[in-house]
Amino acid sequence: MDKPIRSANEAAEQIVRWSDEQNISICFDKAGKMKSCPIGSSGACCSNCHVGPCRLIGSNAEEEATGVCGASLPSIVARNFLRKVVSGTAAHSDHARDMAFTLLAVATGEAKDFRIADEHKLFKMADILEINHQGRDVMEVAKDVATTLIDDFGRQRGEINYLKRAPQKTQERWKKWGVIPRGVDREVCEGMHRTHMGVDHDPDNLLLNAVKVALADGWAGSMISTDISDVLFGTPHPMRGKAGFGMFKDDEVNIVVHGHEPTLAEMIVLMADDPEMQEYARSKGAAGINLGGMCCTANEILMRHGIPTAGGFTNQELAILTGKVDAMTVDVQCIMPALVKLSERFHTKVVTTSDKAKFTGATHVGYEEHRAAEIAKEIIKLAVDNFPNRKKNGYTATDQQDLVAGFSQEYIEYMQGGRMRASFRPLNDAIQVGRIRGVVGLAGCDNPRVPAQGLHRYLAKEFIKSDVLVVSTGCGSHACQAAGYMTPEMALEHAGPGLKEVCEAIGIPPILPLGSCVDNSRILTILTAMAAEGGLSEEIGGMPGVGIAPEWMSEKALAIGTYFAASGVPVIFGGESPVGASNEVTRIMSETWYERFKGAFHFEPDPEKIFDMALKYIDAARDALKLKK
Ligand code: XCC
Ligand code: SF4
Repeated sequence: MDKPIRSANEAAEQIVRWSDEQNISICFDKAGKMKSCPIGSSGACCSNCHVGPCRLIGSNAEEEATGVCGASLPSIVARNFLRKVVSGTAAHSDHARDMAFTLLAVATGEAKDFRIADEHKLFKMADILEINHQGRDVMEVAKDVATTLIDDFGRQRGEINYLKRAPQKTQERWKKWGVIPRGVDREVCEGMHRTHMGVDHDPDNLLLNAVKVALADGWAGSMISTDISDVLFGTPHPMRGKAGFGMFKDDEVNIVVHGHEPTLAEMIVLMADDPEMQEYARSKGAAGINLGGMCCTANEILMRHGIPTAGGFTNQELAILTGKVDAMTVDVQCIMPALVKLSERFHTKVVTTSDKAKFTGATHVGYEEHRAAEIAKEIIKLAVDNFPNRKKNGYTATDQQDLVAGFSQEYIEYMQGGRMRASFRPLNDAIQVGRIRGVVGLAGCDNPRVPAQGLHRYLAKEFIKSDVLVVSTGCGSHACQAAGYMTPEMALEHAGPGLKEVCEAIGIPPILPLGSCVDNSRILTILTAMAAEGGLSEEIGGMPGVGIAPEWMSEKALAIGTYFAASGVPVIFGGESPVGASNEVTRIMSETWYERFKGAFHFEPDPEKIFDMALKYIDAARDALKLKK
């Protein structure tokens, strides 16, 4: 029997089919063989103590089933959810902590290979943090900004700094419901404590804690990562790029940088152009050094340097199957451990670079920020040395799509009014008069359990057809980029008449990639700026906007969904619901959160229903704001 389509990305699907022929097992056929555990996936299994694991099933489970300790189904479901949000927040925030310490090391001269690329943004951050920068040395300001933000992690009492960036009304809601996070680490620690055996058992209380932890992710961890990356490496502005496996070259050393933290990746980008490295590549018979990105690191270096992207989560093994990757460097998050074994069939060297993330069998080159350039060179040399070992036993892919990437809040404001009167007026106006019906954030992972990237493609196209502007992040961007959707021409061909007019007038594509997953924080600040501009809602809640992660898989995605919901954005995630076992938990996250925060968190596997639900939210918000239809 013919196998079903496993990736909606045609080029990826061809490689998947080739892997079948070669009898190489990758995530797609593993997902086919291993069905997800129905008890665990609906949240009804507790393994928080060794009396269990307890599984709560049966037709009256909601009311009657309990674990051995007496924990009810709703409390177990809520507890499991909170733990996932804690993990996701920890991941983004640990990344942010590294960024803050890098900024500090740059300011004190310990990380000599980096510089401040965007002083203007640094001063903007200083203003928000109430740090004087007038007439001061830039490095002194950077030091104060870094130490102030580092406080956000370890603070025991008080409030996270950036919360005050949110609209007043949004902040009031957080105060009212007691969800103002103090410090990232304190909230992560408390969340772990509360979910320990025998602590918090009230589902609403547990879920409010999830909100609190997640707000520490969105308004500290993720936002700090974004801001500092812009300061150190430059605030993105649009540039042309390419997506696809066709980026790998026969005659050049191909290096893929995969993972999340942009610091080492930036240095590899810089050092790849170094004459010494170029000469070294030639000495081994290569014509040059060719870089490509994967997952969120790809977004970071694509939007700042135009480095091509090889794709998102489900594409990582496929890159190795081309047999052309001489080295794949990885740091943290979303890296499949399967890469190491897979790479042994080819010649690819998988290079781990974070001491937090080692993979048995991989080559480890530990990254240190005070030797960044040296380490980047070491990695490039390792790839160059591996170039002559290519076996030519991979699949030759040729796909390449054009794209425009690199939209930031700063650039979107600029393009709407120029440097002197940068604003959100034109966008707000377009929404008010209905040329743009609303905005959808299409985010999150791609997933081998559905035709990978297919739900992103479907939704992106349907929304723009309905005059909904799409902003994308993370692997959602990769999905649209590989589909060739991220071009201005896309607006002409597929956007509805209103959106098309706006895109033509401002000169933007109808789908705007905003960066990596921590850059979802850009959506928070954009919504805040739109609220401040006037004419729409005065808080984030009530805007005609929806957040969607149709193929999510990571715990980080749940943290993101929760902070969006808590900030006032209705959120719809695809796939089976991880809280589906409990009606009460489902109701709290969809209804109670909506009453309290004007945001909600839904899970809906059917993409057509996701689309309808999103439009309903958008139209309801338009009605409430009395906007033109
Ligand atoms: Fe990971 Fe960030 Fe998901 Fe992609 S979208 S699979 S989390 S790389 Ni963030
Ligand atoms: Fe079972 Fe309670 Fe232990 Fe969970 S905490 S495993 S429900 S006994």
